[in-house]
Amino acid sequence: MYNKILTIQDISCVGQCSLTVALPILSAARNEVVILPSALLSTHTMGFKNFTCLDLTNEMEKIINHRKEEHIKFDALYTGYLGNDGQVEAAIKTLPLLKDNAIKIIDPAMADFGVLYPAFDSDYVEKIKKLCLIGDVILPNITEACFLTGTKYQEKHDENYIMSLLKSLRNIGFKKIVLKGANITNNKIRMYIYDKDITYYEHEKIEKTFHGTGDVFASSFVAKYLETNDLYESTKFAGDFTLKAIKETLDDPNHWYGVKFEKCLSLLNEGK
Ligand code: PXL
Repeated sequence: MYNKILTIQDISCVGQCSLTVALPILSAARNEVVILPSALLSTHTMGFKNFTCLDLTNEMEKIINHRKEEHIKFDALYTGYLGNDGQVEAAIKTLPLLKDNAIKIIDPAMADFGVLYPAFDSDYVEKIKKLCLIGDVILPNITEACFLTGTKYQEKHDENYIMSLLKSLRNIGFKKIVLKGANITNNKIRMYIYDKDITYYEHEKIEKTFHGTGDVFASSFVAKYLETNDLYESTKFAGDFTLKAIKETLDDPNHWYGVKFEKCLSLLNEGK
C-alpha cells in the first residue's frame, strides 16, 4: 500500500508533536506525506515560555488553490491540532482535493484533563464538530468527547459513562469513533472502538503524562488504518506503538516535552 496523504497540522519546531511526528511516522509506513502547515511555532505550547507563533491561515488558502490548479489529489486526509476557526475552515476547503473514496481521519485535538487548550473556546468546539462530522473516523480523548457532546467531564468514570458518551457521539452523526483514555480498571488504559459494535483494547497504564502522545497515537493509527481498514487492529497497533514510545522516554528526566517515537519507527515498516 502506498497512499498519498494530506495532513493538516502546525509545525511546532521543538516538541515532537503535530507535523514533526506525522511526517516521519507516515513516511516510515511507506506513504507519501503532503503537508499543509497551519502555523509555525518555535516550540509547542505546553511548558515552553515565550514561544513564537506565525499563523498561516491566509497562506493555507493559497496553497489549497495552487494544489487545485495542479490537480493534485489525495487518498487520505488526516487533520490534527488546528489553531483557530479559520484554520478549521481552511481544512474543510481541502475536501475537493480528495479522491472520491478517500479516507478522512480527524483528531479533534483541542482539550485534555477536562479543559480546552488555552487557544480555544466554545465557538472553536462548534467548528471542529463540523470538521469531525465530515470525518470517516474521529479520535477524541474523553475530554474532547465531552466537549463535542456537551457532557460533563468526569475524571473518575465507569463503563456506563463511556457507553453513554459513545452513544451521544454516534447520535450527533460521527461515524467510526476511537475514544481514548478510559480509566475503568486499575493500572490499565482503555481505548473504546465504535464501529458497527462497541469493543475496546486496553494496555498497561503509565502514571506519568507526556506531551504529544495524542499525535503519536493518531499518526500511527492513520498508518495502520490505511493499510488494514480495520479499526480494532489500528487502535491496538497505535496504542502499543505509543506505549513503547513512552517507555523509551521514561528513563530520561530531561526529555519532558515529548516522547522518543523515533526509536519505534521500525515497527511501521515491518514486512514492507
Ligand atoms: O500535540 C498537540 C499540539 C500540537 N501543536 C501545538 C500544541 C499542541 C498541544 O498543546 O500546543 C502547537
